[in-house]
Amino acid sequence: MRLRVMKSRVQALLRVRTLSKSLISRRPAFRRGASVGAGAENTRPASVSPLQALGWKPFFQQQLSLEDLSEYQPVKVMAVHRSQIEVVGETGDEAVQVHGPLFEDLAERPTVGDWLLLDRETRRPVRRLDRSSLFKRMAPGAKQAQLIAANVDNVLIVSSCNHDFNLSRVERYLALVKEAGCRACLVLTKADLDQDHDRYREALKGHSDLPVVLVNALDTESVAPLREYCRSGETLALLGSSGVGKSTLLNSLAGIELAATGGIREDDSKGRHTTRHRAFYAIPDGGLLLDSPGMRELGLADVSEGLAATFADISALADSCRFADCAHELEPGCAVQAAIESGVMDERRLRNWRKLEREVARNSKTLAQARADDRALGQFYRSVQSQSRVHKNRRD
Ligand SMILES: Nc1nc2c(ncn2[C@@H]2O[C@H](COP(=O)(O)OP(=O)(O)OP(=O)(O)O)[C@@H](O)[C@H]2O)c(=O)[nH]1
Ligand SMILES: [Mg+2]
Ligand SMILES: [Zn+2]
Repeated sequence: MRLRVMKSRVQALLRVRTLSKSLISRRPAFRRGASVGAGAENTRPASVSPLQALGWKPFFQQQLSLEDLSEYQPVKVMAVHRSQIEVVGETGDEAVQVHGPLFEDLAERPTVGDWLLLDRETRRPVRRLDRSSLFKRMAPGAKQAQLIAANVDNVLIVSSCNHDFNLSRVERYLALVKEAGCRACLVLTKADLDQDHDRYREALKGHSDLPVVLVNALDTESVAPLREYCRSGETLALLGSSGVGKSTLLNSLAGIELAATGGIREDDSKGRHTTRHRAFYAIPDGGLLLDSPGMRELGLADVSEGLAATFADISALADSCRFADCAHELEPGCAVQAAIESGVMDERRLRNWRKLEREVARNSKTLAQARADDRALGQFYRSVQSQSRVHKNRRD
């Protein structure tokens, strides 16, 4: 057994150099096989192992026993397709069939960024490791959650200096990111097309704890301040509407065209949903970058803490209201309304907070109910199975 493990480790080390290159050439057929030049293998510091470069951390290591390590191999999910998922580990990348107990529960099945344990012999996934962070949203038009990504460290909330810019939507993304405990930065693209940058800075003055970077996403130098979010071993997600320039940012940060980009509609600045799949890309400074399709809707559920953190200023003001159950409407001595009247706080922000609170409460209740129904159904199936076993034994 030990010999087999040692042998596979040596093979793994020999294959490390091909890891990033093969990964990139497998991304959805855009410039398949394009030369990656000085790829991640050239810029990864010597002290960083291939797994660490993929975001492997003590948090995941601690979930494995010595026996697990000899039997199973940890791999990261880079892309999820209908019938197979793309994974990468220290022995390079491979495709795994979407099949077996790990994939049965729709709400729990592996998503991009997850770490799985593959059986070293059969190459079948046997376990999903606990996640350090998870993004999910209400599936549009359905009463269930849709997983967006797991184990992300940093997030760029991407918007543009045009019709797309919408503070209430930014606050929606922030609630999601803060719930997951990730570091966030707001990137305003297309700063080269609108010189009135003060307008955006002014609108954002109530968000002093949110770093904001205005960029021309087409320009490598302009995006340089964003490199600190995708250092080797870090996982960065780009989230935002279609057409804001997520794939353009990915290409500029990578220094090579890894993903296709598309134009936007002239009249309302909306994009054309060019990116169709969520997928991770290894970029030359060693970090992993998640490019995703633009989201039309981001219904929030199970993000109460993230929401409270996003609107912490309102809660702080509410502590000074005269009545403990103040609804911040017409009550005398309301500190929130006083802040709005004096221009310290925007009324829009209060309205958005109320709207998101209602939405989170409603959706979280729907999900809790769906989980309870699933549990009841599971118990029912198990009891039917055990009954039929009892009958069978009696007959035998
Ligand atoms: N001038 C200028 N054009 C940009 C900038 N960022 C993106 N674009 C253009 O905007 C269009 C949309 O960019 P994409 O990168 O495809 O947008 P996306 O967010 O990936 O869109 P989806 O894949 O549809 O979600 C392309 O034509 C880009 O060239 C920018 O900062 N300045
Ligand atoms: Mg795109
Ligand atoms: Zn009040």
